[in-house]
Amino acid sequence: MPYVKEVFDYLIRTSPAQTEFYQAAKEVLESIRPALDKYPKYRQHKIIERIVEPERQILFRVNWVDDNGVIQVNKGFRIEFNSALGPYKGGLRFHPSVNAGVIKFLGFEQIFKNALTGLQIGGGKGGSDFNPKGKSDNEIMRFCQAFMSELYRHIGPNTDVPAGDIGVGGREIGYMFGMYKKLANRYEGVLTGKSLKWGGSLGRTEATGYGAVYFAKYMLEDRGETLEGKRCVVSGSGNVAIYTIEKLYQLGAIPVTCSDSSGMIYDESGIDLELLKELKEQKRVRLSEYTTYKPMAKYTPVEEYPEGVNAVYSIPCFAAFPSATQNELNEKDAEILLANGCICVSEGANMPSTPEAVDLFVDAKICYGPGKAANAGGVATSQLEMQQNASMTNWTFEEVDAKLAQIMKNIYVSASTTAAEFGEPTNLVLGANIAGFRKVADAMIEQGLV
Ligand code: NDP
Ligand code: 2IT
Repeated sequence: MPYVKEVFDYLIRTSPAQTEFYQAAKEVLESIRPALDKYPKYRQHKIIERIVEPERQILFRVNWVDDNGVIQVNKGFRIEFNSALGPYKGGLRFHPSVNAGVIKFLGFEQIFKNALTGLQIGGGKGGSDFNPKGKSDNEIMRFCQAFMSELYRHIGPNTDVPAGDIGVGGREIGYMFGMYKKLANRYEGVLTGKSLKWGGSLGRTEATGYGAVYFAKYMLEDRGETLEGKRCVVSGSGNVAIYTIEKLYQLGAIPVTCSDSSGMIYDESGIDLELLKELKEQKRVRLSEYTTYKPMAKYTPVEEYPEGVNAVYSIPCFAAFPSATQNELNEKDAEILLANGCICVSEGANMPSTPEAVDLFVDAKICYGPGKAANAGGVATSQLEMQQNASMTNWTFEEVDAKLAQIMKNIYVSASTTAAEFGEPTNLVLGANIAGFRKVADAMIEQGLV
């Protein structure tokens, strides 16, 4: 379709070197074609041209002093992508691979993800190329304060509400909240993922991982399947991976792997969740330490992965939960998963599967939950935190968890009924993209050309 191609070519020409953003945009633009054909109003209002362009991009310098007294300079980003459905909402990522293209891809995905939750939140994302690995607690604090000393003027509880992502968890949110409060002189719900002691919501820490497993459960239920007694593989060993593993156990499944950027653990009898939490949440050490306590488990460093594959996906499984980072699961990994009988992939991470891998999953008609649907439980629960902050109340864990499960069910139903409406009932990529797009596009039209 020339129209979609024209917009895509325009993007490449005007936003050079943003590979991950092109990848995210291409998937969405291609899969919403049937909706563009069905509803001419979207073309008349130039929704496509407008939606791929962030409303505002904030790029800033972050200087701070390390423990040796040396000045360090990093890049800071906050991309306020789309506010048709509510205040900009999305995480902050601290990782050396962060650049404008990575933040734009994440912000773009966030628009549709947030729309799918059915809650009033727009799409945004931010972060820095700061590398938290090996930094002291004081260095983390100084960096977070320096980062917030610029960001604070752009955000607010009704404007833009950041949260965590890779490299940003409860500790970093605490330091950033403290600096915001000092500079703005306001104690308000400007960040989510806060500590339970001062404004956080029960269940937010667990939400993304739990949500990705709920999503898998609902996909499988429709096919008369359950996770009970099934072997599952999980990648990553951060927030999303840990609580994916926890919920898998609660549903009677057996998660046998986890990983980090240095290697992977295969524990045939099931990952020791308490040990994993202790290593990653308390001691903050590398995953390779796992075998010190569990010598029967197998650690494979990335250098020993077979050429061109992520060894996590070579372990035979019923369901896979990619929960580390973008493009961690390629075509070859997808072929191996399918050949080994995997029938469910639920993405806790953002865009973990390459486009070729996605095509294989969709063509094979397995239960494939794309990230913007399957990992939306995190941001949805962030919005539940905003609701509690705004009404100065606190809900119980059970209340939050029940709302999360219902939201994940609604997202599944919305994506699958939309997929069916457009004639491809098992294609949740198409279903999620069109369902999210329609909500945002209609709001943009109704709010006029702003
Ligand atoms: P964490 O920082 O807690 O953990 C990230 C994990 O992924 C670590 O095990 C890390 O290993 C691994 N990882 C990161 N980058 C790479 C890489 N380039 N190659 C291999 N492994 C890597 O982050 P989260 O668990 O919060 O986030 C994981 C994914 O989930 C991301 O895609 C994020 O965008 C997404 N997500 C997170 C949400 C949240 O609420 N936190 C919500 C929705 C999606 P190492 O320590 O070696 O870097
Ligand atoms: O990718 C994501 O959805 C997140 N990192 C969570 C965002 C949020 O605002 O909770």
